[in-house]
Amino acid sequence: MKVLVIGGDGYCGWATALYLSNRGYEVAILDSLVRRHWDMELCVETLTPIAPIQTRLQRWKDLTGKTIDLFVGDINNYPFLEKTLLKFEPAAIVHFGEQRSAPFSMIDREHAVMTQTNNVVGTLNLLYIIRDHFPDCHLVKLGTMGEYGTPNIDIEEGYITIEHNGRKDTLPYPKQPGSFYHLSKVHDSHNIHFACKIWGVRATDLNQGVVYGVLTEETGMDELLINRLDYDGVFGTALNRFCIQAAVGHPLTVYGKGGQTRAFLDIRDTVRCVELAIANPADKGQFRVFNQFTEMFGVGNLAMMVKKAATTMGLDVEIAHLDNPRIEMEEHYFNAKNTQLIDLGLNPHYLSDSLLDSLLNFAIKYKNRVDDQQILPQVKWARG
Ligand code: NAD
Ligand code: USQ
Repeated sequence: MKVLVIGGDGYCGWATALYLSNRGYEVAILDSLVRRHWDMELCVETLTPIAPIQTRLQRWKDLTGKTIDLFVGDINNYPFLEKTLLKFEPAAIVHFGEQRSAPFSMIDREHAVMTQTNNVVGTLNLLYIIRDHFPDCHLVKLGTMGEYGTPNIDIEEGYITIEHNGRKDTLPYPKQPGSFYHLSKVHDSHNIHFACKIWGVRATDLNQGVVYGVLTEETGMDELLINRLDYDGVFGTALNRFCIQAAVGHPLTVYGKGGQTRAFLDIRDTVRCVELAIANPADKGQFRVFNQFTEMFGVGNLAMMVKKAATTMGLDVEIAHLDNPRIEMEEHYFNAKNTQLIDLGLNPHYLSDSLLDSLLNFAIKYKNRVDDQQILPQVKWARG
């Protein structure tokens, strides 16, 4: 089966492209390489040194004999997108190709506009290509758990059945995202849902939690295949940042009380979830939503877990509470459903088993590459 991985040079996309290739799918990567450009613009670098995409793909071919085609270009460029898809003719498109940092989207007007234009227009272009040339193609689109925000009721998988004034309906679950980035994913979800309704597109929206871990079977095969590990204040997620901070002896940067709860999954589960979605496609006209995560943690608890694991490695870790640069609830209810991917056969990995091997060991191995200037957060949600 031919699968196009859009954003295949990025963190989730790279691991997914190799995993699918290893499983016998015919894989191509489409990527504009813009993420490498944004890193340069912000003067940040992944902790783990990643090779150029062409070098990575050559190494993969040398090691396994498998070829992954590469198309370098922007999905906002419609003629390029159309030409690429007509050449590759995918049966499924996995779409990771977006600007994915909440702080990046909150830097200023330009970054908010760039994020929403890049993400929303790119996805809209894909929907038109599918309508016009590949009406049976399955779109597997990466959404985010942050689309839901933190409502004071349980979070369902995409839809909620409501009874109101004696009538009943199943409706899209309300969305209350917390950044212009997370909002771009909500806009995407609405556009995809609409395209499914009017054109019969088949789509799966994977509302993914925070992904962690460097290692998958494939990216661990060779140093040149290593995946990225972002720790800076813009692209680094809290868990990654805590591990690198522990490695260099910086107090862990918990924002506010640390009472914010989020959903998480291991990168090895990301790649498996994507395969499960591809292998069990949505029906024509169906807009299917899966909540893609395996565990939920409070940020303060994450810091405690990192401290405990780091202590077993002889590291002395302090936990700091910084003024929260974001505007978000300090403490809240958070309980999300995640049964659909488990029902399809996902066997989760757990953070307590991966923290050392897939995070802290990498943080320690590459700690001499840490730029101290990138540790404290610099982007604030409030004006001025
Ligand atoms: P990433 O920044 O590492 O990778 C994204 C890739 O997409 C980059 O290689 C970038 O160059 C490419 N890209 C961006 N815009 C493009 C465009 N217009 N045309 C072509 N290529 C483009 O991000 P990631 O962490 O791998 O995230 C991938 C997707 O998964 C995103 O959509 C993100 O919202 C979603 N997601 C990520 C996480 C996480 O924890 N990393 C969690 C939930 C959801
Ligand atoms: N936080 C800290 N200290 C830090 C960094 C963050 O306390 O040093 C807090 C934040 O205030 C927030 C929580 O940790 O409450 C999560 O922040 P994060 O940066 O780890 O994750 P987030 O901004 O939500 O974004 C990440 C990915 C994004 C993905 C999202 C999944 O960057 O692409 O969509 O996780 S989810 O959180 O489910 O929306």
